[in-house]
Amino acid sequence: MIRRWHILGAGAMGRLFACKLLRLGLEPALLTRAGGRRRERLVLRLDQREESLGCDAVGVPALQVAEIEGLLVTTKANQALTAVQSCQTALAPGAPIILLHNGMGVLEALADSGLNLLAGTTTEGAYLDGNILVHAGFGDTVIGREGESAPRWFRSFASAAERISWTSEIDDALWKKLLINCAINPLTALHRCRNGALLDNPALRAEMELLCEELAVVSAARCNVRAASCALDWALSVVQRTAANQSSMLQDVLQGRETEIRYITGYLVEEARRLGVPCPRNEALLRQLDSAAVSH
Ligand code: KPL
Repeated sequence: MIRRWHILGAGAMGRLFACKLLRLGLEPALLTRAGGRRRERLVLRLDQREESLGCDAVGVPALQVAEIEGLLVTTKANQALTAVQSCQTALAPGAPIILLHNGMGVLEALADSGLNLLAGTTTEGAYLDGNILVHAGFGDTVIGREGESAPRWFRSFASAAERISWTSEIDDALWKKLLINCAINPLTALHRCRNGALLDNPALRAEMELLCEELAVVSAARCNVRAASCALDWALSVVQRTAANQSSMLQDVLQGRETEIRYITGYLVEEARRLGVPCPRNEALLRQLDSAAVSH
C-alpha cells in the first residue's frame, strides 16, 4: 500500500483528490513549484456545507531523493511533461505516476523515460472559488494501463472515492474523452460561450455536428469502433450535462493562459495525418486556437 501520494498540480482537481485521500486516512502531500515543507488548510464546499482539512504541502526543491512513492499529476496537459521531469530524482524506483489531464500525447512523450506511467480520466467537477474548493459535481474516474490488470496498490487508492475504477482499455477511455473535448472545448473557446450554447445556437450546433463527423471518421480509421458511431451522442450528452459550464479551454483563453489545444485537437489532427484521413474543420480550429492566436 502506498501511504503517501504526492500530488503535482495544486489546482481544483489536485486538491479534490487530496481531500479524498485525506478522508481515507492517507497522507497526501501537495507539491508546489517553490517553498519548503508546510501545512495547508483545504476548505471543501459541497452542497453549501464546508469542511476544512489539513494537508501537507512540499516545494519540489525540498523533496529528498526517492521520497515519492506514488505521484498523481493533475496539472494541465501542457505542463505535465516538465512537471514530471522536475521531480524525477525524487521518485522512488518504480513509483507509479498517474497522469490525469485532458488530451493525449504526454504518455507518448514520456514513453522512453523508463517511468512507471499510468493514465486516467475523470468527469469529476470542481473549481476554486478564491481559496475554497467547490465540488460542483460527482463524476467517474478511470485509471489504467492498456492490457494490464490493476496493481496491488490500486485497491487502497480506489477506495478513496466510490467512483474510481481500473480499466485495461485505457486507450478507449482517453480517446472518448479526447473526442468530447475536441467537440466542445475549441468551439466554446473561440466563440467565448458556455457549453450549453452548442445546443442552443443552431449555427454552433451545426458546426459541432460537422466536427463530430470528422471525429467519427478518424475513430473508424483508428479502429475505435464505438467512438466511430457514438462521437456525436457523447458530445451532446456532455453538453447537456454541463450546459452552464465554461469549458476549461474557454477559462484558459479568458485568463490569458496557454490552452491544451495541442494535446486535444492537435493530437487528433496528428492521428488523422498518421492514418491518412482528412479533418479540415479540426485543422482549422487548431490553427485558430494554437499558441497566442487567441487575443482578447
Ligand atoms: O472536460 C471538459 C472541459 O471543460 O475541459 C468538459 C467535459 C468539456 C466540461 O466542460
